[in-house]
Amino acid sequence: MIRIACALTFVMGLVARVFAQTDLITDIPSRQTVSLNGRWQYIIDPYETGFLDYRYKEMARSDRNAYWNSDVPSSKTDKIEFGYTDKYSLMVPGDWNHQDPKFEYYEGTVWYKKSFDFVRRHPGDRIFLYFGAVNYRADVYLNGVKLGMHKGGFTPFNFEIPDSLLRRAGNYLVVRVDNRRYPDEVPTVNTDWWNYGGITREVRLVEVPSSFIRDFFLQAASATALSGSIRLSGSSLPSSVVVGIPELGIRQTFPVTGDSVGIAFSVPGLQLWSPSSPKRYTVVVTAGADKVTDKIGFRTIEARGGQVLLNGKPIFMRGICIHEEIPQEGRRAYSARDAAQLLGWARELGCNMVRLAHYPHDETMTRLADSLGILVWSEIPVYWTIDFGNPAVFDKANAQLREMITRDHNRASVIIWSVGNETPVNTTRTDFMRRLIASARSLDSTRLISAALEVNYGSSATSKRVVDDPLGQYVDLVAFNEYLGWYGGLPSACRTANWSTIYDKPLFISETGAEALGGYHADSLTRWSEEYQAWYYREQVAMLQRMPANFVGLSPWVLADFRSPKRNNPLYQEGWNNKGVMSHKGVRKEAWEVLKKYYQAK
Ligand code: GCB
Repeated sequence: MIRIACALTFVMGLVARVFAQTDLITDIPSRQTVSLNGRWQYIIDPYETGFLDYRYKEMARSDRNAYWNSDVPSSKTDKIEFGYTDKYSLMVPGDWNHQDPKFEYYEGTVWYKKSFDFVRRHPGDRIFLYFGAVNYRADVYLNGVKLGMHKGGFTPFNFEIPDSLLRRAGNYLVVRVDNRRYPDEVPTVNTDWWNYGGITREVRLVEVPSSFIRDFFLQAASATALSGSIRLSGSSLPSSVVVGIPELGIRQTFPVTGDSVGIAFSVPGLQLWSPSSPKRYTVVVTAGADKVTDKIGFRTIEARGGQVLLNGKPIFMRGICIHEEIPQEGRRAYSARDAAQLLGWARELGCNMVRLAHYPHDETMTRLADSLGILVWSEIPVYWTIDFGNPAVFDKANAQLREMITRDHNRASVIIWSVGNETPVNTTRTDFMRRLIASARSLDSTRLISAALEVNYGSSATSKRVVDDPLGQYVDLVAFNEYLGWYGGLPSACRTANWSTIYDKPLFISETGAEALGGYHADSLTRWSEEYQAWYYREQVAMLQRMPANFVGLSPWVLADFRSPKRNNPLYQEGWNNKGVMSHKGVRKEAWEVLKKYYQAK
């Protein structure tokens, strides 16, 4: 009997409407929103009892056992084997791992539930549910109806809430979050970082007029001209859109001929954005009843021959790689305060650039980088060996690329989109990456595209070390990771190494680093000591003096120690990758000073 009932509800489930994920809405900070951050109740569900029936099939919409349905018994005889209670609650945003010891190593499903009331400001407005990021898969249900599903742990997404579904009081929002690693996902099962799970970034209800500005893109086409596009959504679009920059006395009107409107105009007297003068202008876009504003810096960036030109002048990137983690607390970073700590450290180190590894960081990072004048490399987690031959994996990587670029395409700080890190050299990989690069260019032709390439930094019979990965022909910036003196011999190996590339392009060291346990002191030949790491940096710095003329900068690995389940030396690691120049207690190591001195001299 139970079986027949289950089969029936399964068939009904097939006809249940699942609302597709809608295109990303950008500029969330300037919109009318209501925060759903704060405490959410949860149920840990390692067996998928709330999602799959006893045949391990996704349950039908109305199944009483599904954890997206009400947990309130309908009568005293009603049997419900789950429930949400304040006794079990987690903070959103935030990874679950650091919030309760029972989550420390957990990888699996957790159901989050939030009740909320909502009264729209204007009748007829459309309401979207926006997530900054959920790692990795999110299945979202409102009042028992599935709004949609999203995969990808570091990029935003939103679902429209149909009018008929939203109640003025007592909305029952449930999110199934699954952070398991799978071979056909991006990233795949193997990463050198901690797989923090949960609703890791903010959640908001976004209210927009029935026809609204979904997104707009405005960047400098030259030092005196801006161009881009405006994307509209709605059934009755206005006849024109207006772009204003009040400080410059600019008010430009463009006719609407479809839901994408091209915009271009000249701006005499534009003050360009740069690290030394991160000037931003308030830009106001108006379309019918909708208006969005953003503070945007305008600058040009190009690779010419062996140089990277910012506003037409060569720059040297004094960078550092950063994981999105607050090391002293062993948790994911997600707030403006966290961004201020991480970028503040980078500034103290003398950096003018950061590589946000190995996935897009919270939007507060790129926004703060804009206001501080820090250049940004932003990357998707196409990391090591993903399933390059699988077309579905390409689609997943490409979706994350699109979300990353769409969210941040107005950030002056972002000068490089990276399509991956240390991918193996073979034709399947190269084809996959080439297609990603083409996709990035079609979404944004105003920035450089790169990828961190792998080189053989092991022992070499000759001093010549040549970066010749075939992927180099498709990128704008030839970037490579080298660990000469950590993975390959001793730091003295740097003395005879001479780097170059076969490509007539700028050359960048996207990683270099060595581990040291903060506070552990010994002679410089002793691995894991601060002295060894400082020696490594001294040898690297000396080697950098011999880099060819097309060497445009570096982003050493890494700003701070970070958690990694792959690092199991019981004395010196204990689950931490200690290549930070800052320890996981937030204390500078000796190598910090070596790198800082080099940057000061640059
Ligand atoms: C790399 C990876 C980075 C690792 C680092 C290491 O090349 O890109 O994710 O954490 O090396 O410490 O080995």
